[in-house]
Amino acid sequence: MHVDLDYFYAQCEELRNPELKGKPTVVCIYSGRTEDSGAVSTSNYEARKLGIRSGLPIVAAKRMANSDTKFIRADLDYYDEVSERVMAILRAFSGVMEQASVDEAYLELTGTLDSIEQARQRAMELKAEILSRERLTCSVGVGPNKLISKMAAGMIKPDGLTVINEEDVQSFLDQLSVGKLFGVGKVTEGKLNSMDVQTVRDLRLIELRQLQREFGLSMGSWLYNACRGIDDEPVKDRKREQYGRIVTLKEDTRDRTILEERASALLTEVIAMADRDGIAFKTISFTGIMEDLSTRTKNRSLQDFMSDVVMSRRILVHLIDDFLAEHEGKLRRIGVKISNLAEKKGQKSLSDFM
Ligand code: DCP
Ligand code: CA
Ligand code: CA
Repeated sequence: MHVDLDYFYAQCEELRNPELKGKPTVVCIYSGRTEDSGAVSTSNYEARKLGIRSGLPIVAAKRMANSDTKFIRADLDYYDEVSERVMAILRAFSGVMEQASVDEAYLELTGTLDSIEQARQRAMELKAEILSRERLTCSVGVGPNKLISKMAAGMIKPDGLTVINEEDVQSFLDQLSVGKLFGVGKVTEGKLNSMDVQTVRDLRLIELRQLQREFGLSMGSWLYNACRGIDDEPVKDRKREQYGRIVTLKEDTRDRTILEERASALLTEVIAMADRDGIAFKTISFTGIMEDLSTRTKNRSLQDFMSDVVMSRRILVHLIDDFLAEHEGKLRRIGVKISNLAEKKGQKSLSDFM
């Protein structure tokens, strides 16, 4: 299963400012050289109807905009916060999960279902859960491998769900133009077009040897397999290196009680996440993002692995005290992280001794 959040940065903005809903909204990354220099990061579907899309210069977007259109400066820390929460839902949903970018992930379902219809059911449950818990919509694809699930997720958007059965893979692919094959970039597409290959079906008619001559051994055989829907890439459940949460404070502050309270709540959540995975840790970090957006971190590492909330809180309180003693100014966001992880049960892995 592939899950991709819809118009992600713009949907995050709608989330905290519901007035934006229904109006064209454009999230911008300003380069800072002149007032409007920079590019569109993403836009909601109302703005896309006006032709405003990712990558467009802001100046051009402003020319296409109507009087309802809102332009917003990208707030990457905030989108990361939202992303982390969604990824935690996805992680809990499937034992094997590979985050592919800030707003998308692959989930392995092989061996957990009896039929593809059950996969559709599970996908609907997942969409409902993300909607009720985070009020976000996503588009989901289900297929026999990563390549097909990724492409399926792109078929119906926003709020889509596309399931491709093994027997339908070839007819699904054949009708697409080669540029739609995930992994074929502009250069490869141009070269294929010049070889008279327009659709995936056309590509399937080219022999492996010719593809390898034109594109090299590995890209050649990748193309040969991809147009047949063959992809053996496993969903890589990358080992986590840390568990963390960041939140924006209601108002900028350096009030010790407020900071301790919010940070302790974060710590409890983070330890609970690690606990569910059977993970203990050695290091606790406290991060403050200051009024001027500079970031400062304090950490402490223990001799032994632990997972105890009370003891961890005591350490966290010390970290906050040290932080306030060392840094002036108010904090705007705070984060708590645990790292230096190890599995609690079973044998220690070799890396623990190195
Ligand atoms: N992004 C960006 N610049 C780009 C492309 C994307 O800054 N050229 C950022 C903003 C997007 C986020 O990455 O919200 C995710 O990218 P997607 O390609 O998944 O696009 P969206 O989620 O915005 O839209 P869609 O609904 O098409 O998935
Ligand atoms: Ca997306
Ligand atoms: Ca994406």
